[in-house]
Amino acid sequence: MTMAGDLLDDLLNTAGPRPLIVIASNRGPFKFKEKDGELVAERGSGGLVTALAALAEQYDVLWVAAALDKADRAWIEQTGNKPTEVENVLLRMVHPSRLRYDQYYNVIANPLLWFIQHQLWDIPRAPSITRETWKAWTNGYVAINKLFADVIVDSVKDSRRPVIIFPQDYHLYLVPRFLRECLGDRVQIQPFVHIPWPGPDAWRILPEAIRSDILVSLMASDRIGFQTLHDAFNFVQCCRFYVPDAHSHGSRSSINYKGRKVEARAYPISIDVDKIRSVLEEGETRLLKSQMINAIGDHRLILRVDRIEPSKNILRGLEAFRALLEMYPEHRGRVHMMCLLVPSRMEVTEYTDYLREIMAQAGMINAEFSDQYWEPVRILVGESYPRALAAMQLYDVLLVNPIADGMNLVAKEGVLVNQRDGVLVLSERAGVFYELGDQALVVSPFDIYSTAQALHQALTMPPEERHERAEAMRKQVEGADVRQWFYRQVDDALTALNSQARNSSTPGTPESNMSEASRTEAGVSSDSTPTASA
Ligand code: GDG
Repeated sequence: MTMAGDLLDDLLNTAGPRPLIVIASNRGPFKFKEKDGELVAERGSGGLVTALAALAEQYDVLWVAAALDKADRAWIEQTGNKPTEVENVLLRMVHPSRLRYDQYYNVIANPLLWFIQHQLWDIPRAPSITRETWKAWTNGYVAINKLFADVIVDSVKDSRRPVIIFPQDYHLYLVPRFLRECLGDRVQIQPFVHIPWPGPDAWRILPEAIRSDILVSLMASDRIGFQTLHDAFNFVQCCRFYVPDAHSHGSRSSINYKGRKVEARAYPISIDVDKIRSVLEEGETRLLKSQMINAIGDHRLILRVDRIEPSKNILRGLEAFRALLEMYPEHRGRVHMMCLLVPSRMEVTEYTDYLREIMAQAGMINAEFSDQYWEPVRILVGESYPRALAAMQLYDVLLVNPIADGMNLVAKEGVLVNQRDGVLVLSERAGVFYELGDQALVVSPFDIYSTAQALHQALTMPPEERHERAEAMRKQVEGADVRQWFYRQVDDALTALNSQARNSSTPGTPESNMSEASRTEAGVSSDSTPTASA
């Protein structure tokens, strides 16, 4: 870890075409641990970090994230909260009070927005929007989004380079508007939404004022990235439906609002193919794999790997396995279901209750069907990415049946590393369905009966067909690595900066709303025009 100083000046203020990429996300890319009085950085876990780990290889990156624990706060103290280099990335944190953070994260973002976007509500009972919710909105969500924007503005306001800002996910929907108010049109603002964007009806749950704050803020972006075209279209529909002056003029992928045309684009996220292959070669993964081979014996393996999260639909997955054993008794004694479950949000009652129900259901299946030689369900709770990758190499069937999922990286990792021509049983409501649906056995996440039939079809599929499907899915994943996911977004922002510069330097073209001063400031001029390959 080195202090900012000259490096920071170089990176933030260099004039010229090399863009500065700013990523803003609730959780940062590192976890700090104290070791011998020193703070040591470890790469964090989760879909977002997995996906973004590759980008610092090619671009200068400033990452702004919230301080989440004591070690993060110690890091802020140690660095004076200046952007500081950690493993090739400049890191800077926002430091909200505990109360505000709790309101933003545990009242608004996770229960309310996550539940709306995955449509998890038990509508007759929840949610109730109370005075506390409103307070949490204003003092938590709005305030912390503003804090993020302030820190970004402070970091880039003197930059003379093109600046592209990528706020990540549902925690930061209000950042685009705050940024635009402070930085004008000299920066490209391009949020990415990792989770599903449902159609207008789902958003009715939110009070009108909150709903339109979110939509109007997102429309201050230049373009918004979604996992699928379906999500992008739903966003356009929501703006048309709920914001009186927003018009799509018949487009499914853009919306005009207050003189700005905002694109809604699909950038399906993917995985770091090389990195995953290198983890497969590590000693720990190999050891775990050989232990698993022994444990599985000559049984067939149905695998699932998920965070303990109601949207992943783990309970119905178990019910489908139970239905399989009932409907097709020939699989009894011959097949194992292994669930690798990663603890998540364990401080929230809904999540601990959900884990309890999973354990109870697995116990009931084992009580009903096991014999002295065979235990049908095995649940392993804990965090181990090498163990997940070890198991993914060995499955005969991978069950990915979420109620709703932005993408689902497990499906992509599974088809990449599996060595048994395993079959993917896939929910039609996961974003990955649009890429792998042709070769997977597709199910409705609510249809336990059909999921049991699909599991049976997968277990009895002729080897040639399994091989063909597995090969096709593997090629699809290999051909769309996470680097492409990120570079496509950067390229689109650079192309827009380019054409903004061209328009404003061509005589006779309408005045761009980017001033000469701000263009020079952003490093965009006719002789230092950024290009997509910069
Ligand atoms: C959100 C969206 C979207 C598995 N076990 C462990 C572990 N994993 C890895 C998996 C996979 C990642 O964690 C989980 O990614 P998912 O995409 O499946 O799900 P979410 O966490 O819900 O991610 C999702 C994603 O963002 C990216 O945009 O695809 O739709 O919900 O890579 O293999 N990681 C660690 N320990 C484990 O035990 N560290």
